[in-house]
Amino acid sequence: MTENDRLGVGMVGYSFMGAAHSQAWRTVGRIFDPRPQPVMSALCGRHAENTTTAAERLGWASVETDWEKLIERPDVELVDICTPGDSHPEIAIAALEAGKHVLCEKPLANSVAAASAMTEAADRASARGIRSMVGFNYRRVPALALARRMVADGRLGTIRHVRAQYLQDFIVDPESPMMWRLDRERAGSGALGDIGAHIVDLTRFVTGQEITGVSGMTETFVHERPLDDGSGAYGRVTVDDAAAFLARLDGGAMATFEATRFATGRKNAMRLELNGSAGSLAFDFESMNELLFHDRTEDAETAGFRRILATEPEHPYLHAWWPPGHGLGYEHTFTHQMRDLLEAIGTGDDPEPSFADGLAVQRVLAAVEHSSREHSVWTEVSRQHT
Ligand code: SOE
Repeated sequence: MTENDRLGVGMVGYSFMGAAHSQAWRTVGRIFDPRPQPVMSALCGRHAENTTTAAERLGWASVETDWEKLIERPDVELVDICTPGDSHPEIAIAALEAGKHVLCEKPLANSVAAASAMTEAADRASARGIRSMVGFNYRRVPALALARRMVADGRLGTIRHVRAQYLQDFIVDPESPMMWRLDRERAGSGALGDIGAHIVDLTRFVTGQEITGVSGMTETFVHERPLDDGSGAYGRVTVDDAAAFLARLDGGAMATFEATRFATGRKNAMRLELNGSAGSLAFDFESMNELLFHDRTEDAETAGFRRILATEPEHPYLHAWWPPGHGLGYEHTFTHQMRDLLEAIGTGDDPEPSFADGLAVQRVLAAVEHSSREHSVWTEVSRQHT
């Protein structure tokens, strides 16, 4: 393997998402053998001791405590941003301008303005051969990649309905502590941007259609939560706990979306159902290896939803994994994401989802917030909402 077959990676942030990305960087080269192969050069975090411990645990060769220094390093050719949304624009734009490829966690930014600036930087960088991608990892669930293929192949006919939900319950306890995800300054929004962003992106990905207008509402159920510094004091929750909205798609479908962290008993129930003139598909991440398909062209007497087990070598990404039927999990979606990014870098193509895709999602989120503030007024996505 030559030097050109390797790509030095530097990652910023090392909590949940950083750990998931690290696992993927460690694995992707061995399972998929992409060109270039990633080299885990450096991990960056603010606290030297904690970052060093994390780097050893997660498999990074060295440590930086200043992301600007990370970007300057010649052995860092790709910057992977796993920090809260408020720092995405500054790091991503600086990295792209320094000629580094960028993978940025979702949502792309905390506002349309910031996402636009990032997309402009990505477009300028692309002209110089620098690639960027936003981390909507669920596009890489084999069953969902298969769903997209089936829709594109016309197996569903004309799509009439999209029903998308992302249901979690991890803060249903009002005494569950404050965290950055509940702070608007850092996270941009709550359930809407954190998990609603995924189902907006997936709807665009699977149907190939854009969301043109929305009518939405958001709600915060618990306004104050204990700080986790042991002081006994409470902090203010400044984001939504739940969001719901109706939408129109440019291919003529109508859609309903729901994103909540208060769906008691639902852990990571990301669900998508499509109804078309020729058939329907249904997916639930809690059974992520399965895709339900109803084919309306089948004999009416025996037609019905049947379960496709998306674990076969014919299915997206599966050829590289286990023998048929052995199934994949959450972490594999990140491995697939890194594989697609590395392959695009190797072939000199712009990978998807692009920063422009991240911006399109951000516009929908902003329109939902606008509609909610205006008491569910119908809101065109194409108008600029901040
Ligand atoms: C928390 O709600 C979270 O970790 C999201 O931030 C992720 O994007 C989602 O995949 C799982 O839930």
